[in-house]
Amino acid sequence: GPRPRLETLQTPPTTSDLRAIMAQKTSRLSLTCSRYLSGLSPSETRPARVKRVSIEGNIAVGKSTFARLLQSVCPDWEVMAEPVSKWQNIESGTSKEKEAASPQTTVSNLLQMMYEDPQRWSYTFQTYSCMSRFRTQLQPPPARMLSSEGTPVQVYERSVYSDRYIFALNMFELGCINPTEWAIYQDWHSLLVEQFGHQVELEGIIYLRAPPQKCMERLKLRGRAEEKEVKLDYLDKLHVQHEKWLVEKSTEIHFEKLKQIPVLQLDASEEFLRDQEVREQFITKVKNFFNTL
Ligand code: UDP
Ligand code: DCM
Ligand code: MG
Repeated sequence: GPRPRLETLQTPPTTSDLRAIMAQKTSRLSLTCSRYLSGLSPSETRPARVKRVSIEGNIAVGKSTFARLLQSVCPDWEVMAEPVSKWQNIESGTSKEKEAASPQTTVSNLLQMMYEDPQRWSYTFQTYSCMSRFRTQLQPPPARMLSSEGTPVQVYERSVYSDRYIFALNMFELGCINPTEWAIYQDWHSLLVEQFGHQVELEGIIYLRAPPQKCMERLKLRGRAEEKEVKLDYLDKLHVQHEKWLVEKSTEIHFEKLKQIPVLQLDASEEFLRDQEVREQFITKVKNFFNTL
């Protein structure tokens, strides 16, 4: 028969109307709950049907731009930007002191310190950037993703893996992180990844790939003050690290799941910000990729 709805009843509801309405609401609620519960991963901390993907690529290749594009395409995708502004504004004091809103809170720019004196500050920078990234990757997906009908995907700008296998490794190879610091970094990084397990695993990687020269152009275009002394040679080195990790697969990786992770490569030297055709091609590739994960 017709389904009664409280909002559309003309006369006061009868007991049987109310029973039917309650039954509908209950079954909808239990559907939502079972959808949530059936999706929980073995560690029961994260719903397995939410996929997680990171966007990797050289400095200024266009990750943030691409992330904003993805966010605008599909409400089932949630994009987490890289917390660069946190690295540019390190506040002094514990969180309790901050709550008291002390007006003398000093702020330092760790990104600037790292570029000005890499020998002194690289280890500190890599510690902090990776810590803030763990914090981001550990956040549970928002409730709306759990009840979505499609394929919910959390997209991160970079990951705890590029922190280690691109940046920290590169700084070690350049001698800006010394062997003792490198040993300590790797020790705590492995500990955290192993302890957090499923919570920090990714199902896929999108690699935005472009010649370092193109990244240099975009870096100048963006004009982030801290990066004005960045040289092409440095971008070359980071490019090679990305290639070794994601294309040649010659970087030594310490986590089994990461070794087999699917990688979608996109030619980011194309103008995807302004060229609609390129943009649509990219989106189609991303959708297909997400469907295979
Ligand atoms: N950019 C561009 N065309 C593109 C992609 C990016 O001109 O197709 C520009 C963008 O507007 C910005 C600069 O490149 O000024 C760096 O982009 P973004 O900050 O997204 O790079 P990220 O460092 O996050 O990879
Ligand atoms: N960065 C770094 N080490 C990391 C992560 C980032 O040195 N582990 C630096 C590179 C860039 C900035 O932080 O200067 C991140 O910006 P982008 O999004 O432009 O790559
Ligand atoms: Mg960015």
